[in-house]
Amino acid sequence: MTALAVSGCRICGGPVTEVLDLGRQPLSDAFLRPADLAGEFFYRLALGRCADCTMVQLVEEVPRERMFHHDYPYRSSLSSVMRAHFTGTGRELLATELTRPGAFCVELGCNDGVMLRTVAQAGVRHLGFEPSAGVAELARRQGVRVRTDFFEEKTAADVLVTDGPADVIYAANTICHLPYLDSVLRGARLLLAPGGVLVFEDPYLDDILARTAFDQIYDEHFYYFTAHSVRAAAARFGLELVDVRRLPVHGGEVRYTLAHAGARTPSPAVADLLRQERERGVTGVEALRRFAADVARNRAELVALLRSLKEEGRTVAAYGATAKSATVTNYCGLGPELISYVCDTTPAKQGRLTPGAHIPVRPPAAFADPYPDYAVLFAWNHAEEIMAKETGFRAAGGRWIHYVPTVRVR
Ligand code: JHZ
Ligand code: SAH
Ligand code: ZN
Repeated sequence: MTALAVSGCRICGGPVTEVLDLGRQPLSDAFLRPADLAGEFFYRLALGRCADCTMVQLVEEVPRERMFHHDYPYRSSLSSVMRAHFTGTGRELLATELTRPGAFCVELGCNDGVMLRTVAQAGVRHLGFEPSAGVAELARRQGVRVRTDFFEEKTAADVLVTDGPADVIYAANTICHLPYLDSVLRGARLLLAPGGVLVFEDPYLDDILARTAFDQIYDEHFYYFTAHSVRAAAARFGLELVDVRRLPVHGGEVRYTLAHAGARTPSPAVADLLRQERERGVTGVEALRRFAADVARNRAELVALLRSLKEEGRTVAAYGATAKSATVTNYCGLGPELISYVCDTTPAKQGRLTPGAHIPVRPPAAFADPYPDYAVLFAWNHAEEIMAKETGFRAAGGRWIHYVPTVRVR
């Protein structure tokens, strides 16, 4: 199973113009044991834009079984901010879309049950799709009903037979992971009840560009959505964009609501965001070219900073072995000689090496033992939560290194 070069837009078949090449990259969540080093998998990470439907997407596709399997390490519940976000989301769905007796909620990518446990605790019918068996098992322990499988047209059809139509299909940080979005949208259209909604939230292209957040680009993130590109994709499959809401999580996301075409009146927020995107030029190729120039500048500054700290004999570590950081370390060529180790709360990452760059991952307790002089904040999207619990680092004279939106020491 090697990576597949995509020959045209995965949604409409239109011509895809490459705008940013981030080079040879490993799988962002493949944390290695020493024995795994020899067989490490690589692909070419590059971003393209469809000239016809404006969808921004990767130009190579990694086979899904390579990314999402029993050993997939990411656990949604490890951030208290994200736990609160998803508990709030569950409550909101219960209060708005899941009020009828017998209502049915399907989640794609339910991970460890961070959202669905709220729905399960309310006694509402639900089903999580989660192909990564390890995290799926954690969801079951939360009382969540899970099918260890990929959602797509075929598995959606099974659920329609066994459980009937869904009032809500919800997905956070999952729809943008699915290159076969055509099959997913056909499945959603089939499974949704006539008045039902597909609600999904993913990193927003405008926030990525505005923050030079190039580390949002990695194997798992195949699509980089805007209201324009989502509306165009939905329309191809008989669905309509009826609501949008910007979210502060993960560095800036948008929650999109799709319904069967004509079933609901779009909220004014849709026209508003479409207008903002036109005014800001988010959907054009020029914005992506400017972004590519910003990314190259951030790399040069980050590499120069880390090299000079090394020359001065400073100790440098990192915080948060994020999937995003694989792009940073491999694109910038940062290995253990520049970043000695990275601390992370995820049990399945600890004691392993980061993909491609092979930086050792240690538990957070190792951070203070002793504190490094500098720490690169890889989990910049969780900055507030991490700063609040690592106040001792600053107090001991430690300094944080940020690289989003610009490279700076604080
Ligand atoms: P975090 C993953 O991306 C992969 P990542 C995926 N593709 C995606 O889209 C998002 O999640 C949703 C650690 N940590 O959330 C835990 C601490 O050590 O930025 C995580 O390993 N201490 C599905 O990996 C990492 O940092 C802390 O206090 O880029 C954060 O990963 C906190 C809060 C986190 O997602
Ligand atoms: N919703 C959680 C988890 C996001 S991680 C959150 O926002 O934190 C993305 C999840 O999608 C992974 O757990 C992965 O195993 C799962 N996934 C990948 N392909 C999928 C598919 N086709 N259907 C359902 N889940 C899928
Ligand atoms: Zn297209």
